[in-house]
Amino acid sequence: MSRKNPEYDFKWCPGCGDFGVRRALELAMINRLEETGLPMESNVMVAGIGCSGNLVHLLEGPQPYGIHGIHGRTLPIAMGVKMARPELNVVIVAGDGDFLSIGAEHIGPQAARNLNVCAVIMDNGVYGLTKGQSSPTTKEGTITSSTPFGKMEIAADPLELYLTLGVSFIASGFSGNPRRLAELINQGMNHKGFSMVHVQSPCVTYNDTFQLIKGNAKEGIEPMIWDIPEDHDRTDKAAAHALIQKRGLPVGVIYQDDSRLSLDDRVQQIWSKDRQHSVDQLIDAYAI
Ligand SMILES: Cc1ncc(C[n+]2csc(CCOP(=O)(O)OP(=O)(O)O)c2C)c(N)n1
Ligand code: SF4
Ligand SMILES: [Mg+2]
Repeated sequence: MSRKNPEYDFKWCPGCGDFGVRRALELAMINRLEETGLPMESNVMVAGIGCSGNLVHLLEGPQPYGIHGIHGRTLPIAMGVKMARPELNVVIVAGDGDFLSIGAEHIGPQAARNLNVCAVIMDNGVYGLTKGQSSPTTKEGTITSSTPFGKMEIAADPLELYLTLGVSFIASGFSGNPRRLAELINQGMNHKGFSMVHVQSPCVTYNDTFQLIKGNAKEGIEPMIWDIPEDHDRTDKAAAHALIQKRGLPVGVIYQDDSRLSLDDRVQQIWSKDRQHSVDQLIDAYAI
């Protein structure tokens, strides 16, 4: 895809948080095209399966290339694209169910390799597309269609998970503020390595957390959301860990390590040193 498919008729529910993430991605893409002078076709979006993954079909205006693959496998697909065409900017769009449940096993290996892609995760604490089952980020005890007696597992802590697994750029955002989110996505795209932009993007139909996140003075609900202070040292892993422990919803860049080589740079280095082999030599190498 680099043209919008007029026959794809998926629609988000009115008020879905994913509208704000879509706007943020559109803004981030516009910024990127201005910054780099490259065409929209220099970008590829790899989507997970879920309401969130449908974002790849719903972008307004010029379209990047898009791959709507299979459930939980955005990272292997993104790795394939990046290895074949390292010059492309690869962005993943997926949900908490897709990325942190069936897809969770891929995060550690790609963090260790420092795959140079930017993953934007829309976390609504539920499987929205399949009508409201619990996901890894659903709170313990919550009653859903798949947990009629309350969820038995504690909720995953995605930011802590990314930090522990060695992701080299971690940002946290909210779909209710697309401009701020776009800035975080741009920073993630510009980072040379694996970047995670984890977004709270409420599902108004099955788990509406908008009021909890933004707060409501009349109802006496304190906002969960807070801005990461400017003096936070994003290069300090212990400071990043301490910041995540403060709970609530921090907005900003939590951690960034620019000292590591990205996987595509490492592969380029190896290729540049390797001598050319003929087809016969390559086949002979397998002969016992
Ligand atoms: C292999 C496989 N297992 C299960 C499904 C069913 N399925 C489709 S989307 C989904 C979960 C989506 O949740 P999430 O990623 O949080 O996306 P949301 O709809 O909440 O944005 C599941 C279980 C599937 N499509 N493929
Ligand atoms: S079910 Fe939830 S996540 Fe899916 S479109 Fe509706 S509000 Fe959005
Ligand atoms: Mg979800």
